[in-house]
Amino acid sequence: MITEIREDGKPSSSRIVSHIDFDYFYAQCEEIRRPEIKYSPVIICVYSGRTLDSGIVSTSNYVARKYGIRSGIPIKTAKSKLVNVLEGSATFLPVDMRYYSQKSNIAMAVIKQFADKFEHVGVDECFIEITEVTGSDFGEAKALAWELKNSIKKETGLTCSIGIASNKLLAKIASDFQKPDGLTVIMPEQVTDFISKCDVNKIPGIGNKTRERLSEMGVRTIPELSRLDSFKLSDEFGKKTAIYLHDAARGIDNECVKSHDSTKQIGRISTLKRDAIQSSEMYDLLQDICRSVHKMIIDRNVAFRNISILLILDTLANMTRSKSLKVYSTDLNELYLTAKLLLNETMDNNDREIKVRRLGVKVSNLKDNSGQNTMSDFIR
Ligand code: DGT
Ligand code: CA
Ligand code: CA
Repeated sequence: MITEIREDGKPSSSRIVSHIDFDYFYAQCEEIRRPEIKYSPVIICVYSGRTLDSGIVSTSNYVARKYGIRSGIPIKTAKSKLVNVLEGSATFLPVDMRYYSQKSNIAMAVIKQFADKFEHVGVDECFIEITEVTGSDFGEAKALAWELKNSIKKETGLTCSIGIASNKLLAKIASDFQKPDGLTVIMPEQVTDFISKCDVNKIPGIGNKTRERLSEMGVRTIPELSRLDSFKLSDEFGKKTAIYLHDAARGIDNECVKSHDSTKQIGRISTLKRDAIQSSEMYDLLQDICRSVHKMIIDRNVAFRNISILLILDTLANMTRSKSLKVYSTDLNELYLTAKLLLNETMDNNDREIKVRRLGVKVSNLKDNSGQNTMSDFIR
């Protein structure tokens, strides 16, 4: 992997992307509303209606997976695998998409709060770009992932698996690495080692035909794939797939997180050196955070109207507070003073002592400021 070296001799900062996938999603949603079923097999079915048992399994919980029950198999087959399970202790349910979508919407709203950019992939998964909000720090990204897990669980009851890496391809492979309730971080310097231990079927987005052909060619692992030359790959799979496979085998993927509105919010979260119990202990960090948020505002050429602060406690619980300005602003001082006011209000309004571990500032309700004349334009 090529690491660009900056003028100060440090490697240039990496992009940080996260992939979040909810565990055994439909089945987990059902467990949440009927907790009594969760210690035995739960199978969610798409019934065709032809006979009582005709149709396929949409998904199942991990208890059912131990019996070999997988998405896509006939319901009859699933039942036959459970013949030795006590009569009545397995639960077969039809898909209730409306309910799963409600759960998904709540969880996605939680995730969006923490992201520079958010890309919805499906009802149970998304990518987020978290380069800016973490200051390109993988340690901060990992802490953010724990907070995400905690908030999603609190708001919806769902567990999820999270992958963090320098691009979407690796983040997706990482989220699948330890399921359920997993968190896998691939640091930039671990990419080569990590990917060399994977099978080709871990590469997302390759269809069955490609998979079968690779298997016929005796290619099972990623190092075996990376030894195939580009011409051979092109002959076999066509240029587009060949390029994808060639790059994927090296952990390369330049696709960006496709946000529908990339300038919706700008924020930064950072860890305090010591847990704080008083707001004054956080002023220095607050100032640093405001400066870096302000730099991003100027770089992006936007003005903000909404300012929020986020406090993450030692218990992983979080507290937020926001304020809307009367008019749009680009002013660092206004940002800092408002954030400070919000921080003081939050810290003063607690019945019991709280310990703050991490602090975040976010601006939203943004307006494109390009084309706006500044005072100096008029004077000139
Ligand atoms: P996971 O992520 O391995 O813990 O388990 P799931 O169930 O979340 O699997 P995933 O992420 O591939 O799929 C998300 C949901 O999509 C899943 O809960 C049900 C639905 N689904 C997955 N595969 C199939 C399928 O082959 N047929 C149908 N009808 N639905 C499927
Ligand atoms: Ca899933
Ligand atoms: Ca999924």
